[in-house]
Amino acid sequence: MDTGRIRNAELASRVTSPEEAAAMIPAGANVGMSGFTGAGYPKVVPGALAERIAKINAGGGAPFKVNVWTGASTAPELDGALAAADGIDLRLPYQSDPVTREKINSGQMQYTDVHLSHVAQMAWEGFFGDLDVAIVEVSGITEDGRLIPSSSVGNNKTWLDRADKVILEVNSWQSPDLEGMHDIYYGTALPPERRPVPIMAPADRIGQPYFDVDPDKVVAIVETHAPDRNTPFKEPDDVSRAIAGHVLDFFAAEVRRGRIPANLLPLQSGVGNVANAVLAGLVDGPFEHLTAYTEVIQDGMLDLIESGKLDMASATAFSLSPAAIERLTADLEQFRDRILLRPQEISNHPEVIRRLGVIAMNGFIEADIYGHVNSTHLMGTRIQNGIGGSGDFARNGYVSIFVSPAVAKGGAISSIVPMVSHVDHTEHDVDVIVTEHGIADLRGLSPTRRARQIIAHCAAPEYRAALGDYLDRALASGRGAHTPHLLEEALDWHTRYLRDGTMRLS
Ligand code: 0RQ
Repeated sequence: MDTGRIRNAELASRVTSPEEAAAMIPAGANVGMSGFTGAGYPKVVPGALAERIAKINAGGGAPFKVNVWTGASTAPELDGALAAADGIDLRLPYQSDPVTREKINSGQMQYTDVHLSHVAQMAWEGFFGDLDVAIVEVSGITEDGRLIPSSSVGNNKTWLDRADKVILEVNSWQSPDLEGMHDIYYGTALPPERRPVPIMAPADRIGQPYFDVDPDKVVAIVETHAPDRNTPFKEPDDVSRAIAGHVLDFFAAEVRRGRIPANLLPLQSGVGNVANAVLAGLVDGPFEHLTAYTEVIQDGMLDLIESGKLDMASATAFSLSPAAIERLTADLEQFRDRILLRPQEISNHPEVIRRLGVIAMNGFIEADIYGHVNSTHLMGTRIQNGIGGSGDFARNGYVSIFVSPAVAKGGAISSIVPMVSHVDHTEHDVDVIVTEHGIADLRGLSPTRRARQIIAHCAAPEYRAALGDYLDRALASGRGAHTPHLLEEALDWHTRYLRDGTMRLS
């Protein structure tokens, strides 16, 4: 297959098959792969590696496994295939693949869940070990041997710099017009040499559109023509529309009080259907000239750009439905100056997020009456996805908003509980909680006042009395009135669900 995407003659001579490329990866290797929220991941070499692993492991002997480092979640062709072959010893960071999730929760795979902005620096600091191989999807190679990134940037710069060997997948399915949309910053360093990241506005370009790679390290190039994992979004339902409505009212009130400008502050929006519904709400909302400093560009962001409401979005990856991908590629010119993809250590950089005053909006699994948020674990032990970038934005933004339906499993689970079964974001990093029932603005409130707000405005009506009763009895216990708890019953709601299949009392 000659797609004309490899414009450098020397590198063009290294084109090989996925099987030959996979054969270059030794057992036990640390492998850094591209990929972020189902975009820009290698499509064929991981599958060939999984097949090789399955064959070797079927023959008995020492199990063949590798350690997989990525940008964030990938797709069945990468995580799914390698997990199904029991080919991964340790996986990091964020992932959302069902097979991988099962292997982690059954103890067959180790998982290190790291803030997405920390991954590159931790790799440079050597905490994960040496990087043996990088497998990176690109959309092309220039005449002078530089790499044109594809639909995500993630940690690719770091993998290309750190790996001993580089395997490239050149994917001609990716639009050639992506060239020029990326901003790869080469100015990062470790303390004490670290310097300010000079981004003053989401649109600021501080780097170059290409990755540099040492051509001597490129051991194989595989050509592909395969789509990203594009999952359609659900049409917003009543619950997500209600949540979006509360968030928009909150924005309007912030503007009215003169706290933020009429075009708001740069938006960050997490993944998922509720987050997408909030963006959809903004399309019909009163705010103009919005900007985004976020991780992923999902359908709602494209809608906002097309509607003329969003001037500019900076992110590290796309996460689009098939229909939105079509719209993007058909009219990339329209989006070219309005979308910028950066390495995730910059899209999620605490310094920049703090400077810009990002409005952070992320989903939660459960929150407790004092505002601690669990984003990652079901019933305290089973990992769902991972912390992703939620901590980068929640800790550092202007305001940190967490959104979720008030109940799960048809009402058997209350998302507001006396004490969370796992903590990702502490009360100190959670400013606003929103469910379909309302919004609790926790800023400036003491713990017991936060609890009254969360119970009254966010909890599902059927759980409010029990939560209020817990708080009253904890206060009356005389054990301490600042953050009152009845430790012997704080996790009863969870144990009741595990025992009876419901958190309801009767
Ligand atoms: O399980 O599918 O078996 O029914 O948890 O719940 O409602 O589908 O959640 O897709 O909106 O994601 C927090 C996970 C929400 C996501 C989380 C059960 C529920 C269902 C999933 P079933 P939903 P969503 C930038 C930001 C962390 C990373 C992040 C997430 C399943 O937003 O991963 O924010 N966030 N990154 O039934 C037990 C509860 C439950 C519960 C729901 N209280 N107890 N189970 N469920 N609530 C993007 C990146 O960083 C890449």
